[in-house]
Amino acid sequence: MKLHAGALALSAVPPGPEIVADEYLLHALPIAGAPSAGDQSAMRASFPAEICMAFQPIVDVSNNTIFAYEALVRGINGEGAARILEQVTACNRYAFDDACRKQAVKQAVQLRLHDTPASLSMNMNPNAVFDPEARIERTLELAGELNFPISQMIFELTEEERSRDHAYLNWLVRAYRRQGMRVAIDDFGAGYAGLGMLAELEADIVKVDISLIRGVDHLPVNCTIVDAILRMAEDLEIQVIAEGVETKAECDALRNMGVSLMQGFYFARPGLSWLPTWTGQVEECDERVTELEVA
Ligand SMILES: [Ca+2]
Repeated sequence: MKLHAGALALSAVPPGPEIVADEYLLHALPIAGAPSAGDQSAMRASFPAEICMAFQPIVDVSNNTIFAYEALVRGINGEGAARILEQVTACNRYAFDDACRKQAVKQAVQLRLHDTPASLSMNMNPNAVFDPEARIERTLELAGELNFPISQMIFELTEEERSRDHAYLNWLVRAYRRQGMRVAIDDFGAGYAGLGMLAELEADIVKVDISLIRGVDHLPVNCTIVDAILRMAEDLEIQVIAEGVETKAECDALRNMGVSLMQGFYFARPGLSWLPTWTGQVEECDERVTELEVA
């Protein structure tokens, strides 16, 4: 039976959680000198731009299925993430986050993602859990209204800045994981998303950062680190996703190392307001296709 978000006892969860629906957000936000949560409340402004979501498949090469779609922000006319994120400020960051989450769920429902075996994966800024106006409950309430099952929702925790309160965050994660929601540590190996976060959070999934995946087929150091992450994840019974796979050589090397869940332009680019399909076939390309080229 699929649990729907509307069935949650949301009142049991204290205010504060926050989800970001685009992994680019933290790269663009001004971290240094950012106002406190109280200041942010006083300074809050609406986000000026209309946004749209693009959906990039996370594939399972072991059975040629799509494991999940990650929602990535774009402009309504297909503008890249950078064009949208340049309008994000310390004053509207939470309004932007809230808008991204709602848009991701709305479009996922419109595209009937819930009628597929795939999940909807959204990015989350763990430090935003303290903002009262952009709470995770708002996303879950909308999902409940639209009958989108929480068991098909994954939240990718990106931690480029040090989390203020891992204990509180872990409490929230536990509360929602009991309802079937899954949690991923995003960009593992980059920024602060490292072993400390893995030790303190009960994650279901680790997404290995592109900086470790790039060249994993021929760079001994990257290969050694990824292999160690795989063995650690196996011991902890955590799934591993390789993000940023861009070449056949990287895909083959990862497959030989035992990775089955992968994401990257080698398999599919994000689909603006549509769900790209994947059947196990990839187009051979001679050159690496990077995300920046289409941003
Ligand atoms: Ca992500």
